[in-house]
Amino acid sequence: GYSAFRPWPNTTLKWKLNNQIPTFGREKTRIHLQEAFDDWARYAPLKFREAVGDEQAEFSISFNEGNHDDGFPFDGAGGTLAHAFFPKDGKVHFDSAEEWTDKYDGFGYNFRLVASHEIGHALGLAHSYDQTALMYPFYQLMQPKDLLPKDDRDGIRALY
Ligand code: TQI
Ligand code: CA
Ligand code: ZN
Ligand code: ZN
Repeated sequence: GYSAFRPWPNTTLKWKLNNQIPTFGREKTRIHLQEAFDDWARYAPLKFREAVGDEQAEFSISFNEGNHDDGFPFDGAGGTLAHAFFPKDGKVHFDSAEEWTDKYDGFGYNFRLVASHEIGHALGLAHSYDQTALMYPFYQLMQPKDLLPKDDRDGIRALY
């Protein structure tokens, strides 16, 4: 839809994965990241793809540990899981000390869900007071088939 101000003006946005963690290999990480971007792309005029070669990417994604030179050090297992910055920064960082998982069984933190939440921030969404929302600021397991909740759909449509 029409919006006077798209936080990211371009329709096609690229992402780049800078590193990976041994417990959660590169290929799986890439697949889950693309899924997390597509969670949003389904409900707004946005397309996401992985940057190829040394192509410029709007979103720079990495796993980091402890102090990593952006003023927001990670804190080991628990506490902060990940962070992202509002447009047009594009950095999305995951705490490599967390127990990341791609299962939905309640053990560890589901990478796809946390990535979708962080991408929401990187696209310009703040937290929601709606307890069913992905942008609600408390970790809760949801099934990928239920993504995105209505509040988040409304949010992304309002921005783009
Ligand atoms: N990281 C916070 C978050 O992403 C960092 C943060 C706080 C933030 N306020 C912000 C980022 C405002 C952008 C704008 O919310 S976190 C969750 C949830 C975190 C928390 O590690 O606490 C998720 C990361 F929602 F479960 F609490 C991902 Cl999904
Ligand atoms: Ca942590
Ligand atoms: Zn960081
Ligand atoms: Zn958040």
